[in-house]
Amino acid sequence: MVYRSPILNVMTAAAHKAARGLVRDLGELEHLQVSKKGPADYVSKADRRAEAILRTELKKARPSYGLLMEESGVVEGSDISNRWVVDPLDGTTNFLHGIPHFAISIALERDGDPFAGVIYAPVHDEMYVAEKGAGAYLNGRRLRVSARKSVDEALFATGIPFCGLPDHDLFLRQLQGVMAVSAGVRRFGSAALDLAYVAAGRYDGYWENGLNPWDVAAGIVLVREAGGFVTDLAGGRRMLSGGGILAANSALHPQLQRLIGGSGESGKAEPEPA
Ligand code: 2AM
Ligand code: CA
Repeated sequence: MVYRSPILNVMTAAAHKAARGLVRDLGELEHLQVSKKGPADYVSKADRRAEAILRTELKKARPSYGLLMEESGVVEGSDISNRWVVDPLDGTTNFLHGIPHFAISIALERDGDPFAGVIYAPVHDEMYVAEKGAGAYLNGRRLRVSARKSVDEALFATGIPFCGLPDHDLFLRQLQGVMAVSAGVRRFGSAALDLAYVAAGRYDGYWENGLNPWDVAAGIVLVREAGGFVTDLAGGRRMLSGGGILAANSALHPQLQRLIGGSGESGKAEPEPA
């Protein structure tokens, strides 16, 4: 039976509602009916509109919860345990270029730990949901991380830093380690969907430097509930506070960590249990 809790219903309903606007805005963008200020300005308005819808819907459903949102930052709530962590448009650069690989990401953080996650890719109509202890699902189908154990058969995803971001040399060293021994490395441009794809067993692993809590909070629940390991790049728990992210099945996690130079199987730490 498909598991859907009241909290996941709130999250998926909000994601569907915000997604309608994003899809309409993408259509406008593709037909170049954008404002004179240019597509980047148009996209940031689309982003803010989606965020406003999510904020309204989530507040309406759970008035006491606080929020952490990419555009509006922290919105305090009276409930000190529960907070929504929201990225209204993850994959902004794809959206700007008319590439239909982007998603809405909503997490519920409970006592500082991601508790429930919803990632919705509207163009593909893929709704990923997960709640702690209840499994991960894609459009109602139970998800499981990949079972591959050998790096030479494994397909990894990552994010490439671009102008204005630090650590270009670090990334090139990491990539050199992975590309030399793996079946391939992909860079699709949405951290939320990269994690969802690990949960779905499409990617065997994923790493990225930096990132913000709203990029990864929902995806962390998905990967854990699909039986995978998620840590920061050093094998610790700082995924929501700038430590980068590394997600994979239990066999590949330490191998990927070693390849990108974060210690892993040759170093001290086994991945912390999900
Ligand atoms: P965004 O589309 O919401 O901006 C791609 O590697 C990932 O990096 C995306 O999830 C993207 O989220 C995120 N990203 C974009 N700009 C960033 C920045 N300045 N710092 C950290 N992450 C960023
Ligand atoms: Ca993002």
